[in-house]
Amino acid sequence: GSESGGGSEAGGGGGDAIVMGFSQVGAESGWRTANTKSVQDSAKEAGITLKFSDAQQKQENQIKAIRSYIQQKVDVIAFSPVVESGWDTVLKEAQGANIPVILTDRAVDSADTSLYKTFLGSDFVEEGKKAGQWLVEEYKDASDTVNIVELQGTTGSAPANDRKSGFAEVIGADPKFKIIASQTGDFTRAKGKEVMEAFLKAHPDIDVLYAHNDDMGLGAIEAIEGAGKVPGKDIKIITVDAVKDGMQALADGKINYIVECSPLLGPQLMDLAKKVVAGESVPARVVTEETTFTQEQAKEALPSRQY
Ligand code: GZL
Repeated sequence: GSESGGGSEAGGGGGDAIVMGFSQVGAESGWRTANTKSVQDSAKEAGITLKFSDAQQKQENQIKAIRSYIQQKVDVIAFSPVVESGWDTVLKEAQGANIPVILTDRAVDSADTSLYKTFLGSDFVEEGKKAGQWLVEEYKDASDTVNIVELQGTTGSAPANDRKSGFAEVIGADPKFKIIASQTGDFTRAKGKEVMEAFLKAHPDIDVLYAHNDDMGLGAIEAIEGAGKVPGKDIKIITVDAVKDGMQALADGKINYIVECSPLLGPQLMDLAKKVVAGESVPARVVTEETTFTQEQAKEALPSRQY
């Protein structure tokens, strides 16, 4: 196809197979890799012909990909918007071409919700609240100030905005919790390490790290160990995702708590796509099932983790 970055076609044979154009955020994290696998495997399973593009975390590449899918007259477009804003124009073009759109993983802030048929993904505010609730419980007997640093996800993305606000809402109830630094690590290991190194230089008294995904937490662990401190002990760490590498660090005691965010959206996405193409009604919002893990639970869960 003519779509930008890593365009490829996969999936079901000829006949009247549904053709889906999918614009993926990028390949920034273990979560994203698992999500891509779920979408590609599920399309094959469902007999849906998948046109797939990787936007390397750039909104303009996603917009280009969506435009190319419109030109190719695909049956349905699905995408995970790298950031919340700036989609109305291209979504109106899809609507004008009578091509239904499904949002998966991340949300858009468009006021006009007729621009997409449904949004399938996690409740990121809830994920932030779960992280905050663990911290409140962990420090319920403490009276001293708890100094927190926060590694935010990609600036402007729904998970970064919502995981930040959910967490802040829960810990805001107790003034002993202080977020002394908060900066984006763009959901990557490398950036997470770099920003954590800066945090450690500026703040000798960090008690807790809240990282919006495992990958930034794993990068931060390298920085913490490089500074001669013990992750999970000197600095408690809470992350979100529960991908294999994160769960291993949790089982090893380097992370203290992980809030799961499931990347396995493929099967539900393909079911929704079939209904949408058939003109059947679908729920406006489909929230993913997910849980949380302590260090003990990680040890039990690791052997059967799919990703
Ligand atoms: C969340 C997803 C986020 C993951 C990160 O649904 O959008 O993007 O938490 C990924 O690991 O990069």
